[in-house]
Amino acid sequence: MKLYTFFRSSASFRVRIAMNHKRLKYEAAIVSLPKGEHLEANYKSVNSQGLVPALEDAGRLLTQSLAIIEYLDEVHPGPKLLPSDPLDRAYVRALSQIVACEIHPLNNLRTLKYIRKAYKLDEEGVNAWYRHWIAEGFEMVESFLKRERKHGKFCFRDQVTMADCCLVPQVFNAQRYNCDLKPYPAVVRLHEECMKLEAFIAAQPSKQPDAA
Ligand SMILES: N[C@@H](CCC(=O)N[C@@H](CS)C(=O)NCC(=O)O)C(=O)O
Repeated sequence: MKLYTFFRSSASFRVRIAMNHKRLKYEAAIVSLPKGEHLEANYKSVNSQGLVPALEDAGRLLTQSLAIIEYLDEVHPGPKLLPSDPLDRAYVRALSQIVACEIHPLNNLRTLKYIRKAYKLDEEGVNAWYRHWIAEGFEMVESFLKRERKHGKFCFRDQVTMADCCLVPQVFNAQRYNCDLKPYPAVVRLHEECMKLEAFIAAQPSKQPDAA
């Protein structure tokens, strides 16, 4: 399999964790976001959305990290990233989507570029925007965890799931922007537990071939 990825891309990071956890080998095809390679014709012929990640599996191209993770979980062997019970699956998908749909799009590269230019924001203005959406989103995660009471060592009991694949990269991003994580003790504890595992350690940005 070939994974189109960028070391700092948190959506790519989700898929790298999932593949490592399921012990699936892949070749990394680096797409540099700062160089704008994701918007070049070459890459657009792979993913017309101009976003990373994308995955090539036996000549088929897949996009959107959550769809990729669910596909891998359905067709490839290895530990399951989605629970078998429909209610538990809905819980894991809900947690994953709080990160992927409620936080990430608001803090994505093209969103930050747009607000910087259209509203003439300086670096501090952009950072304040970033931290605001992290705080709102992590508050959602934290209260959801407390209400559902399904987390254990990981987001879903003691089983690594797609929710952990989503949460950990978002915590990395939050740390990069110096967000205050003290109000989210469950998020921090789950992150620390995941980061003891080789699948997560090997998937982190600093371990990628394109890390600066
Ligand atoms: N919902 C997509 C998000 C993909 C995405 O936005 N990737 C970012 C990097 S994390 C990207 O390619 N950004 C380019 C841009 O915003 O111009 C997914 O889950 O795969």
